[in-house]
Amino acid sequence: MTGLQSMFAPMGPEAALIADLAAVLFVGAAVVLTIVVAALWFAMLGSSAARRGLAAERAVIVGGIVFPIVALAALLAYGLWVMRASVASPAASNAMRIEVTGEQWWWRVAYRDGDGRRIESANEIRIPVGRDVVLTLRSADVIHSFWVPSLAGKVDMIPGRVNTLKIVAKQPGVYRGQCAEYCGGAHALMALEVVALPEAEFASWLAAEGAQATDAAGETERQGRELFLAAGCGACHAIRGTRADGRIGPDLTRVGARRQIAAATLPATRENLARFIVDGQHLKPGNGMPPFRVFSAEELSAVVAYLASLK
Ligand code: HEC
Ligand SMILES: [Cu+2]
Repeated sequence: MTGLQSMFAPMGPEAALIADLAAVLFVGAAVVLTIVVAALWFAMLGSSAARRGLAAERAVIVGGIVFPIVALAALLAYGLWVMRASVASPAASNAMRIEVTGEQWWWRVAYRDGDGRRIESANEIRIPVGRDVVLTLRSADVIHSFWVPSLAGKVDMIPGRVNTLKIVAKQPGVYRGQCAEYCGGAHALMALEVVALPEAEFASWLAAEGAQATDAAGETERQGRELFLAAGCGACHAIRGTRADGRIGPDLTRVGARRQIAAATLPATRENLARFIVDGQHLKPGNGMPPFRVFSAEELSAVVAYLASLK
């Protein structure tokens, strides 16, 4: 059931613990409700012996004090154990670390390569299957919440704090997530995808991701690159290997290899790239990028051809 954004379809051990917790709580609550309704029924309509039994001191002590204390204490202990299991322990040193920062309204993602060099990307988190991954979660502005229900519970991203979350994907696949804390206008359009790849495939992907941007292949792409730089896109976007080094918006060095754009709300087709540049405020109202209507149709398709070639 990969691709399904549901805590009922757990695809990793952390999410499985939470699904079990939900099942235990649901069944437990159903049992307690049944007992209470039965007691109520006997209290109103039962024989006088049953009613006397229910009103006895012992019934009140057992049913009203002992049972709730035991049941709630057991649930608390179980809940704390589930929470602890999902918290990243600092000892897990072979875990891979990925930094994720919530921004209004997208996700900045940064990997470290073998030499500790930072590799930036956005809105798509690639991880190796079966490996512990520790996400360090930050916010650049307001409170966001990182939630990929098939992999783990949600963890808030709080300004000035660093939270961590451990995830493991059992199988290759795409796991969708969504910001789970209202963070302003485009909150509902702040999604992300976790793409779990087999270890070898992940390693070669990361090596490619860390390289400089691919050179503009043809005349159209070259023209697109010049237009991109001349229009001032580089004030907000970085494309490594060019003079575009903006930090306000997503890094575009590999934007052509992404599955989606605009925080997993639009498939990364050429058509959507063009629409987002011209009319992004219509597609994602309030987002941090102003509309660019300075390009002729031909120029726009050159810019898009250049972006699409960045793989
Ligand atoms: C004022 C800063 C700013 C400028 C200038 C700017 N952008 Fe953006 N851009 C952003 C922000 C912020 C986002 C993230 C929007 C979101 O998803 O919420 C973005 C998103 C994008 C995306 C989608 C990236 C992704 O992975 O989701 C593309 C493509 C893009 N911009 C291209 C351009 C182009 C081309 C130009 C120049 C014509 C440009 N941008 C100029 C701020 C800017
Ligand atoms: Cu949000």
